[in-house]
Amino acid sequence: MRFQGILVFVSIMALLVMSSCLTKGAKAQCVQDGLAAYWSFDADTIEGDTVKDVWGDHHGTIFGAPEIVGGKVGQAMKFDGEADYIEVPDSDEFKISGKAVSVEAWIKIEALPVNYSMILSKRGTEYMFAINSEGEPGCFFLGDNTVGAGKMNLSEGIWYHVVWIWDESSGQANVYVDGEEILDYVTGDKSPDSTDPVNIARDPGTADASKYHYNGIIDEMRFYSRVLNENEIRQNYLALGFSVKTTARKLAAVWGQIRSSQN
Ligand SMILES: [Ca+2]
Repeated sequence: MRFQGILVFVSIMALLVMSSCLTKGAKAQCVQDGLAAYWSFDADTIEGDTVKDVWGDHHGTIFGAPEIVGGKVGQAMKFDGEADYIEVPDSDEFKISGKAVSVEAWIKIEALPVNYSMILSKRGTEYMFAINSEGEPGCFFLGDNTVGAGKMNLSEGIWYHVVWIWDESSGQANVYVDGEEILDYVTGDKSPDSTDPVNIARDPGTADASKYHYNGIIDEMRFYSRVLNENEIRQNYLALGFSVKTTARKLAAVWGQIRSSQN
C-alpha cells in the first residue's frame, strides 16, 4: 500500500514535469491547424521503400536510393539530383484549384540546378515549388505560365527554412525564407487539377533529370491546406518538428499507468 502510494506520487510528479515541458515547449511545436501531410524523413518513419506521413496517410514511395542523413530535426533525406525522388499518391488535399495551400521544408542544397529543380511538384507543370539556377526559391503554375522567383539567392551547403504559399482567392503567391518574406507576386490563371501524384525532389514532366531534379537534402516537409500567416511561419521556423499528437499519446499513456497503479 505504502509502495503504491509512492508510485502514484512519483507518477503524478512525472506528469506535472511533462505538462510543464509541454507548456514551455509549446512554441517548439509546429502548427497543426490545416496540416494535411508531414514527412519528417526521420529514420524510424522510413520502412523499405515507404516514407511515412507522420500526420496523415499520405505515405510516399521512394525511387532511386536517397540517403538517410543527419537533418535539421532528426534525420533527413538526401537526393542525388538524378534518380532519387519520392512519389505521393494524388489526393483531394493536393488539388489546389480554388484553394489555398502552404508547403514548407528545410532544404540544404548540394548543387544548384542547371535550370531549376523542384522541391515539390504536381505533374511538373500543374504547380511546382522550386529553386532556380541562381538559388532563388519560386513558384510556377501552368496557366499563369510565369515563374515567380524570390529576391534571395540561397547558397549551397546551408540549411534554409522555406515556405511556399498559394492562395487562389487573391491570386497571391508568396515565399518565405527563414521566416522572412522574399516573394510576393500575383499569379494568373491556374491549370485544372489532375489526378497525377505529388513528386518530391523531381520534375515528373521531363526526361532530363540533370536539369530539373533536386540535388540536396530535404527535411521536415509539411503540406497545409491553407495559408500560414507570418506568426505561424515564424513558429514553424523555430519548431523542433515533433507533433503534439505524438506527445499527447505519451501523456495519455502516463495517465493510464497512474490509473492502473491505483486499481
Ligand atoms: Ca527529420
